[in-house]
Amino acid sequence: MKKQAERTDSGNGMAAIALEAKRDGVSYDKQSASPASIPWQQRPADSEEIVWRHLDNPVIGRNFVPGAQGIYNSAVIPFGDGFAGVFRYEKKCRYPRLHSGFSEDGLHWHIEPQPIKFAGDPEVVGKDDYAYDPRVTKIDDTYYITWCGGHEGPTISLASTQDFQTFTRLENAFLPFNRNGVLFPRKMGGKYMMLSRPSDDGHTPFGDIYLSQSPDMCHWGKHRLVMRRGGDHVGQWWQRTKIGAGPIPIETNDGWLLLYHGVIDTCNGFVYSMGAAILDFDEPWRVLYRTNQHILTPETDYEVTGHVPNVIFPCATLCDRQMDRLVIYYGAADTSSCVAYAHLSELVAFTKENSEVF
Ligand code: BMA
Repeated sequence: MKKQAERTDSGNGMAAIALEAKRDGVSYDKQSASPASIPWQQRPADSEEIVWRHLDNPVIGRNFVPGAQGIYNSAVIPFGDGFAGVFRYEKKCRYPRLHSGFSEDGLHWHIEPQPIKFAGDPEVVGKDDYAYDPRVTKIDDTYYITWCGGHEGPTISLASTQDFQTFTRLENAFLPFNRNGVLFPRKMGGKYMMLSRPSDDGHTPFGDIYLSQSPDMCHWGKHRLVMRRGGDHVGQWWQRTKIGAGPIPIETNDGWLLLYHGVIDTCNGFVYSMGAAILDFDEPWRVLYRTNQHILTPETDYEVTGHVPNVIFPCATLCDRQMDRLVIYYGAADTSSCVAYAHLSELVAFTKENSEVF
């Protein structure tokens, strides 16, 4: 608490309250400013859930446009007068690529029919390889995209854009095999910070979350373990097989709120649920709180049925701090894109009150 008071008093713009601002009467995050209102639906009257689903899910369904088999596990961010996105897009070949998209309201999307073409060092851009599970964040004036890309095996690819029209590939962050590369939305101590999940070349029956630092978005080091999979010894199974960071971490007065996926291996395959953790504000490899239960698990038809049944895979959020509203974008069953809602303050309180750090 002392550290928190110091931060708030310092007036250095770090405290959540200082992130709030108003433009044209609409609240927005300074770090990802957009004048557009974020999507919102109230929690249903008969629900006591901390996270509740958009009633018209999926917002991007199966066969969204002719020839598209699935658009899912995708990232969105405020941009211009509305929102931009980078989408995992699979045609009938089922080979995943990244497509950009735009929306005025965060729910109705125009997705470019052609994949993003990256400029950059030919050694990095290389051959036209697979690309999936993107995340997007804005640091200073630049949007950074991370994703799992093929580079003689899956690892964390990186690109930047200013306008979502032209995209420049940067060096891959890590060696194969790695997945779920998630940048923090600002530098800390002069360093970029990225979460990732060292993996294997297949469907990875293990996985813990690590944090790496970089002075230049090219050289990554100071690797620290953040969270391990497991939970058997503290009476939980939902995250026992593997875990992976989800959306870009969110600054709160209690630390960085991290939504993540936790997986259990059942006799019928993996089940992907969503949990939450709060990481130390200054040393984000330290876990302060971690939900001792999932906060969203596959239940609806579009989550339990699809190309891969029983998958909830969160990749992005939009936040209106003034209204205390959080929108969570998640992929459902490796087939469609969905939205869920929470009150940020409730989610933080719930994570603190239902926590088991191990
Ligand atoms: C993971 C990734 C995700 C996918 C999930 C469930 O390993 O490949 O893209 O959503 O499996 O199939």
